[in-house]
Amino acid sequence: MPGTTATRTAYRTCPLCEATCGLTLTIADDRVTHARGDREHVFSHGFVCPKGAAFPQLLADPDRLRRPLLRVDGTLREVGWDEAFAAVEAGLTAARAGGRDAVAAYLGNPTVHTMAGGLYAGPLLRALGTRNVFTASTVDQMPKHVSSGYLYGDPNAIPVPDLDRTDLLVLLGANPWESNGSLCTAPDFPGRLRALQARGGRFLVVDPRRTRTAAAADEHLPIRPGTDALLLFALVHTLFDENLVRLGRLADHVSGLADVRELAAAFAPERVADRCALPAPRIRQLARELAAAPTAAVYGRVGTCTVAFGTLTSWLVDVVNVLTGNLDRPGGAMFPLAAHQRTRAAGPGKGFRTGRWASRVRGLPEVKGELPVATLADEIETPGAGQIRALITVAGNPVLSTANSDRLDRALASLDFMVSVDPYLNETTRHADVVLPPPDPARAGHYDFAFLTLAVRNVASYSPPVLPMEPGSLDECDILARLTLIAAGQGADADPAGLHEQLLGQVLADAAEALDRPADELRALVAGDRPAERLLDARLRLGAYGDRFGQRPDGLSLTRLLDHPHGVDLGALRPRLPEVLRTPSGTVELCPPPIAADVARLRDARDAPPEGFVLVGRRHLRSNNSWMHNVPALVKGRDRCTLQVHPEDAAKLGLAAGEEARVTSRVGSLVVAVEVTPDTMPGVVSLPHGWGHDVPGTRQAVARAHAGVNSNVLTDETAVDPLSGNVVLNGIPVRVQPA
Ligand SMILES: Nc1nc2c(c(=O)[nH]1)N[C@H]1C(S)=C(S)[C@@H](COP(=O)(O)OP(=O)(O)OC[C@H]3O[C@@H](n4cnc5c(=O)[nH]c(N)nc54)[C@H](O)[C@@H]3O)O[C@H]1N2
Ligand SMILES: Nc1nc2c(c(=O)[nH]1)N[C@H]1C(S)=C(S)[C@@H](COP(=O)(O)OP(=O)(O)OC[C@H]3O[C@@H](n4cnc5c(=O)[nH]c(N)nc54)[C@H](O)[C@@H]3O)O[C@H]1N2
Ligand code: SF4
Ligand SMILES: [Mo]
Repeated sequence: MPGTTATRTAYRTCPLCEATCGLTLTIADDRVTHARGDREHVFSHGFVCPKGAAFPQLLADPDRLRRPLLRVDGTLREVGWDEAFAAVEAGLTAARAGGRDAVAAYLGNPTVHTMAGGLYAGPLLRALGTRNVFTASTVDQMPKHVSSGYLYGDPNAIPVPDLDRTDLLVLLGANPWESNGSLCTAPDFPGRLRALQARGGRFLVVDPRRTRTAAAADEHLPIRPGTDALLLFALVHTLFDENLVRLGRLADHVSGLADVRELAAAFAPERVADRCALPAPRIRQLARELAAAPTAAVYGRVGTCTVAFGTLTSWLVDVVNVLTGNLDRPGGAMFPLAAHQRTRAAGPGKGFRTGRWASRVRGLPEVKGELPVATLADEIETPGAGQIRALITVAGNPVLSTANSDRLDRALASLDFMVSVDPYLNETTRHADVVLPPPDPARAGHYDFAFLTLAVRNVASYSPPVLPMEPGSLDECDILARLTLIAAGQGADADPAGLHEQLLGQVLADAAEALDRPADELRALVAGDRPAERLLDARLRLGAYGDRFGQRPDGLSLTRLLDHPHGVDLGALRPRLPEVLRTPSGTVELCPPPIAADVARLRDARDAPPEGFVLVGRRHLRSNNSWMHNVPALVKGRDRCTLQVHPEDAAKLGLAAGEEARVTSRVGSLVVAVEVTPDTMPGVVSLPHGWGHDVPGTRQAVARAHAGVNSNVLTDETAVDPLSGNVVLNGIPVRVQPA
């Protein structure tokens, strides 16, 4: 019929946060017109949040870059891909005259939300061969990796709370009502916590702010920022002191128990209570509740990692779970097993260590092959051999996400060359000489390599692209492959197909060895229309539930996932000890010497006089770090970038709601509107991150109109957790006064 448009439905995993919800998309005329929760999705059952619902607006954003940009005579102009890559080759080659370390890379958060990041970021870093690798991990979860590395021998073996079966959950520094969960993939996290309550269980929230999660909880324990390690040590102390330690089946798999007991001696609840601002009897009672619950899990997130004792806190979360017998048992904290992962034979492993090299200027240790982003500006600004002169950013906005961002902003402006793989010209990429924009997510396939390894159920799903590529655009896998080939010295014209095949060859070589079949025979069986799909198929078929290239016909493969657009449920989490362990002893090494050595610092903090006002962050459901403030549906309504101040403090400081306050820290100062609320503790003020969109040279009109202020102007790049190099973003000493 004339005038009618062809409408169809497609299913796609939402890539916008860690919850991996299934979306049902309506597509008309090759445009996504509507998004809602996919009711048949095996994991999310129809749940969707405002960001997922805004997916069509995100795709249609007129500010999204569609062609590469190249700086010519100081101005960014649209150019073709070949010209852009030729400029990248010239820029990187010139910088490399100063050695491999002169080229640095920064990988931002969405790198773990794309298949391109999951498959091609590693090869890019290897080809660069630089020690100057930085990622958003060191403003986020690096302490958890370090803790897991020492405890289990594998920094990526992160136990998640078994939300759907636990009887008692204690959340510290996490606000899933806004964040939808992190290092714990659980679509409709709030619904799962309500279900926990409905089946007679309880959840408690430890947070300096009465968040929406805290308000929904059975109890909110307001804690002084940065003191969770003291609280957790007091729980450990009480478990030993009151003879409540019950390892259960873990007894055969844990070493170092006596050493932990000894360390905990200094942290009786009565010794830490004042510092934490929590009553000692309540701390003792909490230990008893954790010990008595049929099953329980302690879970810590951003508020426990981005603090001065991030690694100690992350470690103590798991120590409590071990001492109550809750690690690796249903209802406790468990290790997921994703479809692309492989199980291994149990036995001793190589273990984990950090500091294989150190940063040049501050001597901060390498962790997981990277250096703390808190020292990126030092490495750019400090002359000498190894100075960074060129930077590649992929999916990152460190000018808004990293501590002392004004300094980093100036440092980026001083680089000889910068290239950014990013769909936006924002606060960071405005410094680039070349911007390489990936196509919008509707035109890329999706499989969550990162988040399915952190999911509260074992599930798998693959979404093929729902729209064809636009003419003149380049798939992000090809963008990263071409950068890799340039870094490998093969030039801007090298065909990415060669790299795609090489990477597939590596997976097939593993498969050939594991299955004792010729790689060529396996290669002939690989399915998929795109390089990323072929890599995924090979990984799935070799993975824990795989069809082993036909040997297990009902096993998983890409074809099987394509046949199940709402995902495949692989069941509740199952115990994985000791198979998951890779420590030299083959046990959970409960008291790792590097962690034990940091306890003296915590003892000092226990007795330190309280600071004045401290600043903490917060998240809002409609934000996504810095980068979705250009979507109109997500910024409408009242200003969210406010300084939250407790009424008593507001009275003391002479601040009133709606007026402006000046906030000053060691490194910077800003002026922001005040919001007076009893939801933040006295002595604690809160400001969200990811705002401050009013700098010149960006192309994000909606964000500019809702600019807000950049909270990381106040955070201090010299304050890091020494074991992980993670920067301190919560508990920043500040002065607050009327503006
Ligand atoms: N809507 C939305 N969702 C997101 C994001 C987003 O920006 N917006 N970002 C995504 C990303 S990258 C991540 S890593 C996750 C983070 O996920 P979460 O960790 O759940 O998110 P936050 O809201 O930052 O929660 C941290 C909480 O810690 C509290 N806190 C601060 N200092 C302390 C402290 O010293 N001790 C304790 N116990 N609590 C403290 C803060 O008040 C805050 O409520 O969210 C992801 N999801
Ligand atoms: N004060 C304070 N600071 C914080 C935090 C805090 O709680 N408080 N949280 C920290 C945390 S947990 C994190 S993870 C970091 C995040 O830090 P970053 O990762 O540096 O910052 P984002 O704001 O997530 O920026 C993501 C970038 O990726 C781009 N992008 C979006 N989609 C794609 C894509 O498909 N491909 C590519 N190539 N690019 C894409 C966006 O345009 C944007 O430029 O911020 C940290 N900073
Ligand atoms: S919760 Fe996360 S994954 Fe789910 S719809 Fe919202 S942004 Fe997307
Ligand atoms: Mo994050």
